[in-house]
Amino acid sequence: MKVLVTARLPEEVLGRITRCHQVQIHGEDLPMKRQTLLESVAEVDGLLCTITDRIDRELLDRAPRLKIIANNGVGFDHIDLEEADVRAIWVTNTPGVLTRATADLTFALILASARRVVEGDRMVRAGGFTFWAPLKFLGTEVSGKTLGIVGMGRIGRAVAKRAAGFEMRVLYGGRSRLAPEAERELNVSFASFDDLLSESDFVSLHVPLGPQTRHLIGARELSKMKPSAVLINTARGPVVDEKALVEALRSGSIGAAGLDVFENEPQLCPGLADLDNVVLLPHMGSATIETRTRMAEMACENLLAGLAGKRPPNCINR
Ligand code: 8YV
Repeated sequence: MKVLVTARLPEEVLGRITRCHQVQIHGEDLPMKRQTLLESVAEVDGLLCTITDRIDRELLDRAPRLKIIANNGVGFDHIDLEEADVRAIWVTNTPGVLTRATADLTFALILASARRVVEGDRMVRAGGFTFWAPLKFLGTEVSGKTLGIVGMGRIGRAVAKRAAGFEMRVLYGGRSRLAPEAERELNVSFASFDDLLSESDFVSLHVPLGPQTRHLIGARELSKMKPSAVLINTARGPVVDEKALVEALRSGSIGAAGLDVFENEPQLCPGLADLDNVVLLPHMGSATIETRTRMAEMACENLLAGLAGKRPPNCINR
């Protein structure tokens, strides 16, 4: 069958697909151009894609033979699931394997933002470390503080486990409440959204992007946070109203932010990069060799199952 793989993946993984199917690979690191993508799907039976490919009705209309869309990632807000359902196309993702890596990076951002790690690095490189003084480069302590986790799914829970090592008090909010045993085991307390915002020293976002979570954090929510609070986003950029965030960081209405994702990725909201109290990363939550390899393997297994007419292991269609 014909397969389109829209990004470079580990050779061993690609080999498993090329052994049994006719594969077109977009072998560059730059994402596929929209027009090229639209033209390349005309005859494909299987598509292995990433977050940079918009899989919408226009694309699906051009891919009449498509049987499976295997996404190389867990979030699938770039795929029109309803349109795929209508056409009986399997859609799959890669849950679980990136939980630890993303939770680790969340903590990297918490620590970097609170302790001004990137600012310090920039100063040393620029030759600015000319003396030590007791009141220079003071950040805010992480240990013992309150962490508010918005969205207690797999990644939110993994972040809570790491917070225990820092002896943090953990509040959480979101659509659903954990069972009492799970709350006890993780040592977390359910809070209303507004209480979480006003009581937390760190607010970390772990919700998927959808109509209910777009701009979940806007001017109103930022104004509820402590002036010293740090906002962390390793979920999806549009969960935060970036313009309102720049304003809050500029005016001191919150203390700092650590962002791995952006509202209009890869573009940055004007003013964001001029601020010292923000750490900016290029959407690298799952970017470890181990995790990215496992994600590619999973996407490949899903793809091969779908092409063989079997329900893929990580199918997200209704
Ligand atoms: C991926 C992510 O790197 O899995 C996700 O949802 O955001 C990242 O871990 C990205 O989606 C690759 O397609």
